Amino acid sequence: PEGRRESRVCTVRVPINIALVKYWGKRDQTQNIPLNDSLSLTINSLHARTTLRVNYEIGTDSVKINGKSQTVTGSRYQRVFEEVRRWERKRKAGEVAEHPVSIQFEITSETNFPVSAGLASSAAGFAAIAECLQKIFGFTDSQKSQLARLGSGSAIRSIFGGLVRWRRGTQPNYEDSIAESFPSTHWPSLRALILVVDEGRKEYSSTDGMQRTVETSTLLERRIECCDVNIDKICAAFSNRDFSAMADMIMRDSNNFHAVCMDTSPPLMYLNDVSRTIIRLVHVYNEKNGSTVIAYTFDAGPNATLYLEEDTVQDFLDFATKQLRFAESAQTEVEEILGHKLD
Ligand code: 2P0
Repeated sequence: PEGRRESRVCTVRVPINIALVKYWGKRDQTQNIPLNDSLSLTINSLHARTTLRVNYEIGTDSVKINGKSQTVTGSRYQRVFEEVRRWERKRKAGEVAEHPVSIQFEITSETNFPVSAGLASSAAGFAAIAECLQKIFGFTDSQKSQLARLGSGSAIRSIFGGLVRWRRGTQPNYEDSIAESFPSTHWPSLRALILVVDEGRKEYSSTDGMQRTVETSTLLERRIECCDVNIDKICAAFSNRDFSAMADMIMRDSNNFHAVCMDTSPPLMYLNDVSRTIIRLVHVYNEKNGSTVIAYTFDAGPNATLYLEEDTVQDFLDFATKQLRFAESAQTEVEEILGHKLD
């Protein structure tokens, strides 16, 4: 029919990010505006490969992740789709003799890591969706960030490679709650070792968990006061290639974050016995070395991300296997951090 537009298709590959200073707590739950700045490293080799098809007709939106259809009604996907429709309606209202906006979205996404196990799958997924939406609709970078954040707060950090800071922002319209990459973040010998302790779905979602923390934790306020200083310290250590200073701050933030989770009522117990064994193991290994050569960090789940330099990887794995034989139950993957954005 006259005026009908061709479908548009876009495919991108967007990596996950793991926070070094965690985002935990919102001051606006609808827009995903954080209470504190956070800092992350993008891990290029763990990614979501996402295809978005936009049909200019009325129909039901669909989302499939790793072959499994997702509920769209009332979901975060719908929130993102509705925002795009709203923007397009607004844009077209300024154009003469345009048809009303009929847009249908179809998403298929594949990840090369377990979803919903505290491995930042939603970050990669929503950053990928936002990237596709920008390419298809020609949105600005600021709009892309807004869409990624609307899907999942931490997704805003996956838009960039390397060391990325998400500023909480101070403007009432949240325009300045955006992510930025830290300059000169290439550290070729840095490695992330991801120990998958449990691939299962986490007990409480981050969204619900952090809200419960905001409502019940008295420690959270103190944590928020410290985040900016800790981010500055990690960035300075990164610039100076001072691994041990950086590692120390990363572990402190992880422990502080989980202390705040435990201070939530009822407590959010994301770590399990294997996680705690890994924590002990890292400290024993560092002590044995006489300096801090490895750091752990845990998100909202029991899986560990370890940061270390390339020449430490094999020795640590040998040590860990020998000492505690935990490697039998924990899958290990060695991933390189390149500090570059993927296409
Ligand atoms: C982070 N996490 O900074 C922290 C550390 C989990 C622990 O960001 O509600 O899925 O979608 O904004 O982004 C996970 O929170 O939460 C998260 P929403 P999101 O990576």
